[in-house]
Amino acid sequence: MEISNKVHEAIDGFKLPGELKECIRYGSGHINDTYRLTYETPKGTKRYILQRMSKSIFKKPVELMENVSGVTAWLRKKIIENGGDPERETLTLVKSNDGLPYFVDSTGEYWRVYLFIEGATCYDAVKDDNDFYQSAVAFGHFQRLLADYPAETLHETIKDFHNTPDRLEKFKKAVAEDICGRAASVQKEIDFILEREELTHALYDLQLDGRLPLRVTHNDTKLNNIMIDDETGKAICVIDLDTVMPGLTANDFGDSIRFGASTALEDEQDLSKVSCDLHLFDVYARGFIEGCGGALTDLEIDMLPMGAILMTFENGIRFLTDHLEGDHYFHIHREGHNLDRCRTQLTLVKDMQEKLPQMNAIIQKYK
Ligand code: ADP
Ligand code: GN1
Ligand code: MG
Repeated sequence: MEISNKVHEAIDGFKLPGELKECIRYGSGHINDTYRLTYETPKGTKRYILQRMSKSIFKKPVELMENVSGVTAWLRKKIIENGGDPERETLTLVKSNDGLPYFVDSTGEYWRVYLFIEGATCYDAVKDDNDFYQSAVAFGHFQRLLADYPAETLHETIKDFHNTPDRLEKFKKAVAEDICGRAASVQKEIDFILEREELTHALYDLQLDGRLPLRVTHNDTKLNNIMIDDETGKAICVIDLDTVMPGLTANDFGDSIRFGASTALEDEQDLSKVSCDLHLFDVYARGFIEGCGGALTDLEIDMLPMGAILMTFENGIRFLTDHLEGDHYFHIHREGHNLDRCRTQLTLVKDMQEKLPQMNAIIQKYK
């Protein structure tokens, strides 16, 4: 078992019982460095998730961890009241040797440990309708459980996270600066985005003038941020709570659609395989509206399809921005990875724009 000194130092920062048997890189998240730790203890095997939080993305890790501690404590209480199992139905933080929910290593990097949720899986693609439906109910329900959370105590972990017009401005700056000399090779994608500048305002302006309410939302609702029980097929736990902040319901709905209702993976290179599956859209819409439990306004429901288009467009803009800036934000695993991701998103945007009337009709069924 080869473990770097940094990872060793972090592991030693948490007094985990038993003997460390394995430490492996884990999961397919784009942001944090995630490891799975396996310990042998007198009571049997015990596993944990160890994560180094991205320092460049999360500038205020202590505030971030205040959010995560607050939200998980809140969910834990509600789960217990409902007779559920809090160690499987929400994330459980393990305290460091200093009694804190994180550990700071000698180079100033922040680490945290969660109990590993056993007997459940995070999927990168929908394997059957029921899983997707269950994830929709769970993400909707998550929002409902946090509906009365004191939003004023939440820190904004990433400023302007879903401010789509601001994402476009940052993109334009990246095109103008072109620090890697890549802009000329992606002119088609740049044009596609600039032609749709107006779209970036579709939800943001409704929020600004108070017609769409801010709620406590997850803001990163892709399928691999939810754990599905291996036996029951139920979505048991919403994970990746780094971006829980006040936001728009349509964005939470939309991010799930862009990732889960796509007929291909986010980084598929054969674009002929990429489209938005309206049947999966229907399945998710039914589950999400049900999971939100009648809390949504008419306009919020009407705007759900626009959320799908916008979150896809925003991710396309972000992936291309990162490609132009030299891939410093999202983890990449091959050259041009962010460009591949951008292309799937823009293909989906075009397809979704054509399918908007059908998406609207589906949503109206569940109003
Ligand atoms: P990122 O921000 O990089 O996406 P995540 O918090 O989503 O990081 O974690 C990355 C992956 O690690 C998840 O997609 C999931 O597969 C796995 N994971 C995270 N937390 C747990 C947990 N408590 N139990 C089991 N697996 C987990
Ligand atoms: C990142 O952390 P992860 O991999 O679950 C990103 C999301 C993007 C997503 C694209 C904090 O999500 O905003 O939509 O990649 N998270 C952050 O797959 O930027
Ligand atoms: Mg994640």
